Amino acid sequence: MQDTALQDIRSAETLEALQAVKTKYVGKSGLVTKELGSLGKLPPEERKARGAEINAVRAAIQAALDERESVLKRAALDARLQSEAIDVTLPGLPLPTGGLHPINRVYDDLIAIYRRLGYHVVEGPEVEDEHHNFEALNVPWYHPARDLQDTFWLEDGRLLRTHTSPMQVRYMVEHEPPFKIVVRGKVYRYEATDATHESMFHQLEGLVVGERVSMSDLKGTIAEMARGLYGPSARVRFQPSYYPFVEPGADFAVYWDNPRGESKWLELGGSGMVHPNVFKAVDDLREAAGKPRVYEGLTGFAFGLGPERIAMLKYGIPDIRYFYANDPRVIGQFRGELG
Ligand code: FA5
Repeated sequence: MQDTALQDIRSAETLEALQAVKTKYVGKSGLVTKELGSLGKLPPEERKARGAEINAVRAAIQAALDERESVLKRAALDARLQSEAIDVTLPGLPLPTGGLHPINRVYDDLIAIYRRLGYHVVEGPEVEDEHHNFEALNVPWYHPARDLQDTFWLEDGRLLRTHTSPMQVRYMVEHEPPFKIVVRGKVYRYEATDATHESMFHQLEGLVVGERVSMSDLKGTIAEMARGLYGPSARVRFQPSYYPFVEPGADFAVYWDNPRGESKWLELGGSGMVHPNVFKAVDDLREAAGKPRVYEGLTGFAFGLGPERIAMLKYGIPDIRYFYANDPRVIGQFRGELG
């Protein structure tokens, strides 16, 4: 009986089957239990030996049952874990994905255009000194742009740059011409905000210096940028304008041909030929740093524009303040796609 029982136990493939084997041998009316119950019918001198024998069989069967049970339980658990690990039909967990901010997308577009034209891309400090932000750019102390209302001043006398133009000066002090650069970065102005004016916004500055760089190079460059942004039929418009650091100076606009209607001239930024006073201020700084004067007598053009204006039209965002208000209803629309 012990042999058949052990055989039955070994061939039980499930916990249910094992339970049936257990009932068959050691259950209340199992075969081994019955044998024990029939001990009383034996003559007393045989009982002890027979009892010991049956108990040994019972113990062997019980041990085999226990062992088989733990094997089957472990196997059942493994099977469950494994099936969970490879269940490819379960829905995936959503992963939070970021996206590029609309301003960075516009920057990427613009910078791709200027890289094609051979420009280097540089950045500069947002905390500036008066000399780089104003003085060296030919903005005298009495110029309205120096007004307290336009500038965030720091307690140590420095300021938050009001435009990216101070990088013109920093770059020229460090590098010799000829070169073509664009500067990207944040700028700050202490002014009342409205739908098209923020106190923190961005600029893309361009500066090209060399021999015989001309106003028509500037116009051709802005036109090339417009075509890169809006296609081969894009049009640009220049209007005379005053910036202390250029002469002559011009504001430029790009005709924005909107497929959804309401096409219009988009006032993008200011530009002009680098003022001789800027070259002089740069050479003064170079000389003070023990570097040769190399700028006086050269020509160059510069421009500065606000990518927010482009992004507002491109993405149909009616108020510039939405870009920086951390409202997920606005910025969340740019989640997930990186182009
Ligand atoms: C300047 O800042 C000059 N540094 C640009 C320049 C560079 C002229 C080189 C000549 C040579 P302006 O203040 O106009 O110019 O600003 C340039 C552009 O920045 C504007 O055309 C506009 O697109 C954007 N801009 C100006 N103020 C704000 C503002 N508060 N909020 C958002 N965009 C602004």
